[in-house]
Amino acid sequence: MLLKAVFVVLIPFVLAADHPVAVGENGGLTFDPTQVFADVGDTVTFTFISKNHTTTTTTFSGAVCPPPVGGVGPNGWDSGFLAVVGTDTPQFVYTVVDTAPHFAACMQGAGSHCRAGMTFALNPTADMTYDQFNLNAMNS
Ligand SMILES: *[C@@H]1O[C@H](CO)[C@@H](O)[C@H](O)[C@H]1NC(C)=O
Ligand SMILES: [Cu+2]
Repeated sequence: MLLKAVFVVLIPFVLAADHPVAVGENGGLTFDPTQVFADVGDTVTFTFISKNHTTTTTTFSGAVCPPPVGGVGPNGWDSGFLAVVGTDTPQFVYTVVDTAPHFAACMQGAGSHCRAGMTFALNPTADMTYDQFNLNAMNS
């Protein structure tokens, strides 16, 4: 005799959040906001509003600028150059896969944007703050 058991699996209802980040607002060398705190499964959507920039992971200290092609990992990212042409505002979406801090900057201008403070942090910590990272970038 075959017993069939029916299991009702209750899947926890978890909504992943999206964290929007504007790149190059008002023609500036900026990410807005400069830092985001996100959970695994959330997304960070970078919207490129002016000129021609990247969001690319780099080291917290040392040779911060420019970030290397492909970005610093593990689980880093590199949007590549995304230029605003006409009314097109390109987007780059990163899905958060770990809880580690990630530090990113724009690689445009051989590091000049990065050294000007075009920097961004995902899940910075008390030991590795956005402000310290940005100082490291400006001094690199
Ligand atoms: C964006 O910048 C990169 C690097 O300077 C350059 O190679 C590329 O041609 C630029 N793209 C546009 C559309 O200007
Ligand atoms: Cu830039």
